Amino acid sequence: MRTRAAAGILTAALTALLLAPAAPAAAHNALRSATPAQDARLTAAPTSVTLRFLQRLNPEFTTIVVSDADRQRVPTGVPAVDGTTGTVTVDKPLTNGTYTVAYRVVSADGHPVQGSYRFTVADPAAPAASPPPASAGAVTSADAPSAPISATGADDGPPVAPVAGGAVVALAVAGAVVWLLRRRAS
Ligand SMILES: [Cu+2]
Repeated sequence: MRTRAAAGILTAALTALLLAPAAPAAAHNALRSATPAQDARLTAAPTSVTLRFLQRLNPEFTTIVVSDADRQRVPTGVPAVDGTTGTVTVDKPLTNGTYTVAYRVVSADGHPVQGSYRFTVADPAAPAASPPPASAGAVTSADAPSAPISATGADDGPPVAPVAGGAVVALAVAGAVVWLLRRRAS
C-alpha cells in the first residue's frame, strides 16, 4: 500500500514537471507573422515593419527595434498598435544589408515576451553603401613626375672644350703652314 502511494505521488510529480513548462507558454503571447518576413530577401527596401501576434498588444509595453548589421539602431517611429498588430515606420531609406527586428511585448498574464528575427535588403538598383574608389589610384599615379627633368641639361657642357681645343690646334697648324710657305717664297 505504501509503495503504491509513493509511486502515485512520483507519477504526479513527474507529470507536473513535464506539463509545467508547456502550460505558461501556451498562455503567453507569441509572434504569429511579420512583414518583412523572417529571413526575407527584399529587392526593395521596406518603409515599415509590421508584427502580428497571437494576443492583443498593450501599446504601453510594445517595443519594436530595427537595427543594422553593425547593431546600430535604425530610426523608426513609435510602434502603432492595432489589436494584435504592431507597426513601426522606417524613417530613412534602408541601404542594402541585413537588418534585425527585435520586439518585446507583454502577454495577457503580464509576462513579457521578446524575440528577434532578421531580413535582408538586396535592391539591385541601389548602390552599395561604400562604392570602391575606382579613380583614386589612377589620379595618384598621374600626379607623380614621369621622369627627372635635370637629366638632359647637363650634356650640353662637355662638347664645348674639345671643339675649342680642336680649333686652336687647327689654327696653329694653319699658322705654321703659312709661316713655312712665306719663308720659302722670300
Ligand atoms: Cu506568463
